[in-house]
Amino acid sequence: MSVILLLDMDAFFASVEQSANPNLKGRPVIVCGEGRSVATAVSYDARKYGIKTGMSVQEAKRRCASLVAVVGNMDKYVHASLRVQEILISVTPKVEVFSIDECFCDITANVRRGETAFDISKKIQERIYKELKITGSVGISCNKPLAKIASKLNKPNGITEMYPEQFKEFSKTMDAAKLAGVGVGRKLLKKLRSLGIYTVGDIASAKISLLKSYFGINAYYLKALSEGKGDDKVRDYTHKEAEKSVSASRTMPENSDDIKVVKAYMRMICEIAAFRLRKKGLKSSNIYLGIRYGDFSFRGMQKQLGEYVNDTKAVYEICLELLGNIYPFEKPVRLIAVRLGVLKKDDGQEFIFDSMNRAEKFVKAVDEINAAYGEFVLKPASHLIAEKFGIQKNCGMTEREKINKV
Ligand code: TTP
Ligand code: MG
Repeated sequence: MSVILLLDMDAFFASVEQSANPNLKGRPVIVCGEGRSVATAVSYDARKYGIKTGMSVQEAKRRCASLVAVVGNMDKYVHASLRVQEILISVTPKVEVFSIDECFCDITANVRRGETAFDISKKIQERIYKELKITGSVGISCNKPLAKIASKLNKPNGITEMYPEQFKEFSKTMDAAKLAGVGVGRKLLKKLRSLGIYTVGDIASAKISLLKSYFGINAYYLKALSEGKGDDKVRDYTHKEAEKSVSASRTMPENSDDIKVVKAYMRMICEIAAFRLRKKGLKSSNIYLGIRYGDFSFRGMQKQLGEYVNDTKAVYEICLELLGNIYPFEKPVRLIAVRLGVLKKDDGQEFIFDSMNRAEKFVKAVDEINAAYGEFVLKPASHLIAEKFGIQKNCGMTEREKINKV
């Protein structure tokens, strides 16, 4: 049996800020973007006021007058994340980075050598605290989904061991919402509730035929998960640095201040960037739009989101909002760049438990066709406008023969 550990840092961005600035210690803190933004990280002191990730800064301040809102600085968090990874690699080479503040570690060999999983976890927490003055919570089990569920049970600074035997007992009354981190999304949860399935135990005792009729192939994953079964393969640590962002940019064939042309062009760049993100199995919560004007002056704008996205529509809508800041254009636009940052693995891809909704199925189908035949074989109507303006070539659109294949 494998021994898998999942480390999830507590209120990560907020803790890094508190550690960098002693004035923030013990105070309610949120990390947000610039301007009218939302909270991306909420310190445990701020959570006492009911402040949650995704809440507007305005609403958060209304709930807690003494709240300190810090504008985030990604470089700091990436640096802290890499230092945490270094500490984990000194324990085992089997460290799989799951997001900026979460790593799976396979500690089977360490346990075989005689150390307990609890002691290993305690040492990791102590070293992280000594070097970075931040805390993290650990979940330990024999597979990845159970370790991830366990890590959430005693936050902050907790260590929770939960093997299938304990999980079986515990899951009888455990709210199915606790499976959120392992790919059971809000829609699936809602559907389960409408079927009278509220706890993980209810899923375990539900008939597979019933689950199959609603969730198709995903029913098997859901059932296995409810029985405490799951993937236990932790990939070796390979990347030197976690991927920070995915981007796409293109110079327009002709400078333009026509909003229709700029929007159509931007739509395609969003598609290229979002497609790359989905291909890597990632989601982003920071969207950056860069515009270079004909005179080479540059405007960069970004929005930090309270959720992770990877579908083109969501990326495009945020870029449109950002574009609104500089419209009407002072000068004709020459180049458009879209950068998707603050990445995490797409839980749904990793665990495939969530039943995809129609929009997700559509996006996936489009990706599959485009992957087979080349980017932009299938394209939204705005791409046609781009074609009309003769700018599709620069956007990596496929040649006519490929389009004809479909
Ligand atoms: P999480 O691990 O989801 O949250 P957290 O570490 O702040 O709190 P917890 O103690 O409950 O684990 O996310 C890690 C960091 O990722 C978080 O500090 C900020 C960033 N983040 C975003 O940028 N956007 C988001 O929507 C979320 C949820 C997190
Ligand atoms: Mg965390």
